[in-house]
Amino acid sequence: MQRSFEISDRQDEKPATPPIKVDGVEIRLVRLPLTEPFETSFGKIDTRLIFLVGIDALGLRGWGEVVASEEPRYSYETVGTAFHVIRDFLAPALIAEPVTELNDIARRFSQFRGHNMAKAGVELAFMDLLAQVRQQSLATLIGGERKRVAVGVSLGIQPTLPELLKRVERYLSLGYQRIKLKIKPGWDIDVVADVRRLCPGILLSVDANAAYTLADTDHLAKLDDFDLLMIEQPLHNDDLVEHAVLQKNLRTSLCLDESIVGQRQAKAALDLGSCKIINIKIGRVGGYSEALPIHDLSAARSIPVWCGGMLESGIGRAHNIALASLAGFTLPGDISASSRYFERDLISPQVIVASDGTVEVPSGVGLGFAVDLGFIEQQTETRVYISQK
Ligand code: OSB
Ligand code: MG
Repeated sequence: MQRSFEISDRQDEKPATPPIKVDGVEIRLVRLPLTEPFETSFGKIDTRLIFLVGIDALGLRGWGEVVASEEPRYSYETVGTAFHVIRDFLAPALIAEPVTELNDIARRFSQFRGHNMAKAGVELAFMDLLAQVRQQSLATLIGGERKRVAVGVSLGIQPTLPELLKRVERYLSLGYQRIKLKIKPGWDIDVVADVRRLCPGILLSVDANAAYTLADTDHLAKLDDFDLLMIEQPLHNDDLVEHAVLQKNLRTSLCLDESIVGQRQAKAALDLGSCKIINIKIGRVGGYSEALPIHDLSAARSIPVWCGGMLESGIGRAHNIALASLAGFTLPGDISASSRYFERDLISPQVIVASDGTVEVPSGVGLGFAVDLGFIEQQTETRVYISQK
């Protein structure tokens, strides 16, 4: 499916929006403590440095979030690189002339290689702004259809198995529709076997964050016994070819996360048979301008997609909820309640998960949540404003 994403697309009843002149871009680093540490195969964190992007135009403020971490472990981007790239390249390109549509931004940004999370943060803020200009919800703006989205939880590597089982039970009792276990060599087959034994009927998946190699094929094939929904990103973060080889040797569906950094990689992965499911993270792919075509391509090929998470604050979370409202998002996303990670979120109300394991897609204008400016200000470590010279 070809989507130009003209400002007037998907919206027959409203007139096209005139070009938007951006007055300035704010970037802000906000520290939020996590309610408990989060551990993956590449490390452990206990606070999240949230990277917010604000775009000011027409007397409105659009909000986006850059999902980069402080250290280049999940990907090469960091809070520091994104700060540099937005301040010195992306914000000036955005401000240079009025923006006609989402793809106008994508075209301007395409002159700069990589730095997808930085690009996405700006695109997100623009789309929130555009939704406000048009008096629509973000979900409506992008063509979302669902009123509620199904959610699962991602459980980090725990110090002990009983600690993990306690969390599995807790999140199941809260209604979460799917449990994803982070795995790594030494914390994999036995752990999965125990969780499956205790919870025979649940949707269960694992995420290796690139911790294995093809030499582990026989080891990974043991996971075929546990009726997993998927194995997420077992091999190298930029690989497509070896995942295709591995997929041929497994019954369980592979899902790619790290490897899918844009629509080109999504198409290549599907052509090669590298995976049967795709995790879409708006940040990893460089924004809505890439996430929407990946969704469309996957739908056209009957490949299920789901919305991944990066321990976002409510601002990034609100964008994820809007994205997951698209029809092709047929599997539960890593979109948990605000309280799964934070005592207090940056938005009001907080994101809540209902007892049926769904989150409401807000119908209010823009994000559909109020941004808690007072709390943001209180937690801000760094703030920079880029405006017309
Ligand atoms: O691989 O999906 C991942 C968090 C940080 C970096 C990578 C990943 C994750 C998660 C958590 O799995 C998802 C979430 O709840 O936000
Ligand atoms: Mg993952």
